[in-house]
Amino acid sequence: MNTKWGRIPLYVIATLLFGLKTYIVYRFMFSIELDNVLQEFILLINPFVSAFIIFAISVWFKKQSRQMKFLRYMAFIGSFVVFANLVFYRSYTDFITLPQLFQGSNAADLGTSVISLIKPYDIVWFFDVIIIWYLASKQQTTAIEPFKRSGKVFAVTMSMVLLAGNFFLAELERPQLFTRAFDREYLVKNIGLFNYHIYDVILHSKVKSQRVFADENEIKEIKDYIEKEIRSNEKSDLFGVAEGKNVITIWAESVQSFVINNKVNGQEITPFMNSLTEDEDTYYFENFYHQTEQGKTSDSEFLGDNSLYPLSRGAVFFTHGQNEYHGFPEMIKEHGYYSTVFHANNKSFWNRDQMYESLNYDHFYDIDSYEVNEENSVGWGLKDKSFFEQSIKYLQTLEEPFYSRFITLTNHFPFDLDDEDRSIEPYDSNSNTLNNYLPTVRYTDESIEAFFDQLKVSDLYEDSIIIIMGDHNGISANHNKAMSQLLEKEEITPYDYLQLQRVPLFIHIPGHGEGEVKSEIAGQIDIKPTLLHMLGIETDNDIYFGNDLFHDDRKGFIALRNGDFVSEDYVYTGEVCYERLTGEAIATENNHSNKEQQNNACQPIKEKVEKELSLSDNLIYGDLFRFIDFDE
Ligand code: GP9
Ligand code: MN
Repeated sequence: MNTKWGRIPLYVIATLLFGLKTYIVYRFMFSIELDNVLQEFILLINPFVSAFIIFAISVWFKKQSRQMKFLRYMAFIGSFVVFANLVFYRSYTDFITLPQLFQGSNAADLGTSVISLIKPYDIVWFFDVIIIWYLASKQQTTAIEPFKRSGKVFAVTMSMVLLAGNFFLAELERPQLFTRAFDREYLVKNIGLFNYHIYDVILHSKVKSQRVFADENEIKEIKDYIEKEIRSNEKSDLFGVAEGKNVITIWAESVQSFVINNKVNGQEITPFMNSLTEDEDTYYFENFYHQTEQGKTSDSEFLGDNSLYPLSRGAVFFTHGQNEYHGFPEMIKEHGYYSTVFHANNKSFWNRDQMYESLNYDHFYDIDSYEVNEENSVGWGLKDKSFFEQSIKYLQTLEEPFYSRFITLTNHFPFDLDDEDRSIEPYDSNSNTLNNYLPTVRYTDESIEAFFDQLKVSDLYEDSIIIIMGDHNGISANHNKAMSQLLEKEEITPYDYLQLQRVPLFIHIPGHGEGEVKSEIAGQIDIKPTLLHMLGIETDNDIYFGNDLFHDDRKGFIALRNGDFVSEDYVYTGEVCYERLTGEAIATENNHSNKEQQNNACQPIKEKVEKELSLSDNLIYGDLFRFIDFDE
């Protein structure tokens, strides 16, 4: 190698070859969705960044032969990792995750089909290895000086700069990429397959070690707490009201309660849901809170199905998708129910595919079940109206009774909407987010109305109960100024902001005739026991932290995941205790004289909230459901 190429260190050539190959696989073999130029760019650079970091380690070997050996083996191992993911992807349209790989059933499934998943042309994915192998063998015999200090410094500095640059762009493209960790596809497309695998290994080692140290005796403490604080021995009036009926739930993306029965520019924002608040077959809960954290929609699903709290950091769907649970789908299965989720997004988002399996869902109608094209999509994807229209044919084929969750998408930040779908004009304030939110909420409201009509036409309506719930807030505190304008308030205080965490909950029972507006405080943690009791299913042995909403005998507070809470009398947020109905602070920062009063008012509830959140966390971290036999 006396040519010009000979002067370029082999690790750099290896980086280019291996990086290019990896890029081709990312770009053309995986169906990674790319929405903008920045995403294209990040996808282009990250294979080269990862390759450089791996191969640059070779400069530390003194002996030429060792260097070459390292490059050869790394090229092979790296290529094998890419190839293994490719084969896995052909079967699962997903990337390998450590626990999934070692989970018995998956491995067995894959084992038998692996041969059929490998194509003869796959040999091309090893061409770079062959070239690197060849060049390395040649260089091994020619005496080349070991790397000088400057060469080593270059390799290390460059590795760090590239990695930092990649992570910086990734964070720019997807804020909180690592803490929220929502999707394997996002991770791979932003930081590359190798960094993703490292992330995955660290995450799961942490989860596994916490699980190992779990203490089975904690179960008794949890059960005692539930007996004492939560469970009621009386049956609610609505126990069994929906026995044997289908349960259709609509998880309405980012719909908050402030839009209900509110007007903008003299027009109703949500005429259909407004009409439900007065409907005789519908219960509307006007003081119902979301309790989600970083896991957003997935946290609300977790709350709804398990009546456990999501985690304070990260998405429990992602971090503990392999745990054992005793969720709603599993419990109703014993009563003959078939459970499905309908959501037109890729199945690995929020790790739903794995988590739904752990929760015992029978089927997930993900994006592949829908016809999605330019015309029928906007923002995050398929428009809600088309989503419901396309879903109904699947719903009709389900064996009854069934439980289905429909997760809408159009009313998602940044609230894009086509002109033809806009029935009300955007609001006029300094926040485009809030301005655009109102027409998209209206669109979602219309899509739900249309869905009700379709259910009626398809004859499913009479045999079903329909639940509509907002999954979490869509308007953050960044838009408080605009929000105060809309709500005609001087400012949004912390108390107001906490009250804005209310999302609508409707429980619609066709033919019931006794619906009303319910004002008691309620939250997503209450969904599971409420629905189970409506279906006439006992919960005596179950573990849950919510109450039946048709019961008066309740624990008396709703805990938000950050430790704030609401009780019938008080609202506690930012370490200040307020009267719930007036919004008056019982003690303010400037007025410590009545600190004691505050303590008397909020302190006892605060202690319960902390206790309850930590018991729920322990259940999840310790994967404690694996020790409990619910059939006893
Ligand atoms: C993604 C959809 C929206 O599939 O559920 O997620 P979010 O950002 O609201 O959690
Ligand atoms: Mn959401």
